[in-house]
Amino acid sequence: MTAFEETTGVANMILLDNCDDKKLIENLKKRLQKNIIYTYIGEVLISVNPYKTLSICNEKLMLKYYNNNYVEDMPHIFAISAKVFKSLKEYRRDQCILISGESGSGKTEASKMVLQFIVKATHGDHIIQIIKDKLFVANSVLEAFGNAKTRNNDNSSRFGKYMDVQFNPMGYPIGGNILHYLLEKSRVVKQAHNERNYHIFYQLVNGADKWLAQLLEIDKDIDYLYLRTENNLTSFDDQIENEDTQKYKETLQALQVLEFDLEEKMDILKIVASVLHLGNIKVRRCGEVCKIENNSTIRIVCDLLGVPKDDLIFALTNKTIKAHGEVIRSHLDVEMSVFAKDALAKAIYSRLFEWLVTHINKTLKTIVGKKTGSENKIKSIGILDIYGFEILQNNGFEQFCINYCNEKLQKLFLDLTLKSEQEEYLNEGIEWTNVEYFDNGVICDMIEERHKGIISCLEDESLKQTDACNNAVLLNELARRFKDHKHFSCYQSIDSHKKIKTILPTEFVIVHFAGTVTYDASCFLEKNNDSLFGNLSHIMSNSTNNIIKSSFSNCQTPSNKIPETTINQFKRSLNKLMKTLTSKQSSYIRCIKPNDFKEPGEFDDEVVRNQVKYMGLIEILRIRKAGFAYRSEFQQFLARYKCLCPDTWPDWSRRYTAVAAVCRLIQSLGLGAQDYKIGKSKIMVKHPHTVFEIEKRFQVAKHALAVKLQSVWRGY
Ligand code: AOV
Ligand code: MG
Repeated sequence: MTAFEETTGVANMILLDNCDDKKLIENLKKRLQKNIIYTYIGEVLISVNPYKTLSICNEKLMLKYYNNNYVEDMPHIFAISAKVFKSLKEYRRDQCILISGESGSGKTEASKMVLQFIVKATHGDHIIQIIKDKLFVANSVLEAFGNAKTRNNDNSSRFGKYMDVQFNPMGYPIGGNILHYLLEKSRVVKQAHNERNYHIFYQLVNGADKWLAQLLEIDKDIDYLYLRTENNLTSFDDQIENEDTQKYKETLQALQVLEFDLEEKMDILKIVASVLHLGNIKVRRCGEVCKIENNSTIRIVCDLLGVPKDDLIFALTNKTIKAHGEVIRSHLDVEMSVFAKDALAKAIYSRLFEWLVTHINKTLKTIVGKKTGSENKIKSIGILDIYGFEILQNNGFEQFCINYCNEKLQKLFLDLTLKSEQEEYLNEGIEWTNVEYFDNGVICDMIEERHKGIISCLEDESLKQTDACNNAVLLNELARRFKDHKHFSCYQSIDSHKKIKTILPTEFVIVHFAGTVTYDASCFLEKNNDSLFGNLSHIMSNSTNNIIKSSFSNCQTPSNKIPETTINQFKRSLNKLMKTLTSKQSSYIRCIKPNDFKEPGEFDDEVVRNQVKYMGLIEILRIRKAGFAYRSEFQQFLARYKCLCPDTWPDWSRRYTAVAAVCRLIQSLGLGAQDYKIGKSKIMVKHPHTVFEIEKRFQVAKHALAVKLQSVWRGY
């Protein structure tokens, strides 16, 4: 280790002498103290959240990384982005960048830097510029509507996002597509202590000018119940108010760039305002029935949503069901009426979010094909930024979904890095001592296995369609199925050898890869069924607000068909995502949260140790140190580098077999026996710098060839 590395740590941890967590953590700490937040383990980028603005993100730096080979330079998100971009262009292979880490570790910021690189590092004409602007601002809209302040993060993503940026054969971005996963709906009507609702509500209340505020009948001084956090009456303070006002302008600007027209923008804002008003509707008991107290509030809601007032009042206080061809009406009690109102608020907000993503995707699609006429030549880079693993004071259905998703991503990461690399050495017949690691497949199976897992149990109970959802039955069934599982406990299954003493009868516990989480199951079935009374859907489908109308009209399920439950839909879309990710060449950014208090520069060894442990970073380090930095099939290797040896250029196949040609080429490049291994079908090179030397020579040779061809051409 050089004197410089002694104080600033090593840039690639495969250079560390020891593979233990102490050395690894010490290295990350040294670097953070010097404001260096990026470090490699092989090609995996580790990013530690500095919780302060550093000058690590400017155009000059981007250009530097764009023009250099990535491992030669210091680790950076731009280096990973440049590598991915070059692979896309040179090898014409679809790419993806998987960003993971727990809530507040810096995933969303990292994903924005990747996008910034892609947008800034590429050129193109006016139309390309328009698409780049759109890609860039799409995030502002999604964050305004899908992010919120939580205990862990002031700008926490409450939905999963996978953004695909499409490139033409010249490497210009020509379009994009965003997939979104399960927005946390419950936040619309209720937030935990010190948390907030979605940013857009505060942006609108603080930022709307007088004219708009009058039109939407909103006022900063009104106490909006949906913005009131538990035990916390006021959600506004001066500095945050100013930030919200500023952000409001940015959101509107972004909607403009994304070609939302005036009517659409008005419809969006009306829906946001209507949710605030819905929250303030009061229901009281009136003899046998319940009544809505504040007539003026329901009037405003109906004006904003474009639905008849009498119909909405009726639907919020009565339930109608069709049985044997007859319509049967029953009165709702106060509790059910409030439930219906909240369900409506959640439904219209989440459908607005879906509509926004669909609209953004439409405008991002415009020039694909139109410009190139050759859609099959389009390659893409996918950026995955999904909500991080969460352990809260109270963990409900949402945390179950979020943590299930993180469990799947961890499994994918392990399979694509640790597992496949070790299998490859064995398949290639290369001597290899297996590195053991915790494979979280057992937890994934426990959650999602067909007919057996927690999800299937949840599904069975949800589909029973009894009037009252029975979470107790669900818990009993879970206890019956998983009582002996190492990663599961609940009150009903607890016995003395599982020493978790504080489980309540309404709770169950999963020992996830990243920590032990106690889930409160008391609302699982309701949230999974996600029911909205049919008459409310019907009223919304006849709204004069076009967004509401279109969002509800296609959501009517025929009465003979059972609507898909939330968890099933989520499982299906996650499995599809995993397939997409597996089909692409993947790169990884693992984000680490250095302390639990969002404190700049603070490095808590224990907090980091936990993350290092569950992410399997030590195991990656071990495999990377013992393994090979570069692996390539003989044919592929020859296709690129055959020009570096007169005996293999231009056609090696006349004299050699592929393996013999590779050996001849390697020999002429002067590699020592310790630098590489020849497997059954692949050549493996030990150190990255050896690969760079070869690559450098290739670039020089390519340039010389181009010059030669040019002069021949001029000679004609
Ligand atoms: P997350 O995406 O991983 O959490 P974010 O990317 O939103 O986390 O980061 C949380 C906060 O940390 C940001 O709002 C910034 O204040 C700060 N931060 C993160 N990365 C950087 C950086 N590179 N430089 C400076 N500050 C940074 V979640 O969405 O909650 O899972 O669900
Ligand atoms: Mg995020």
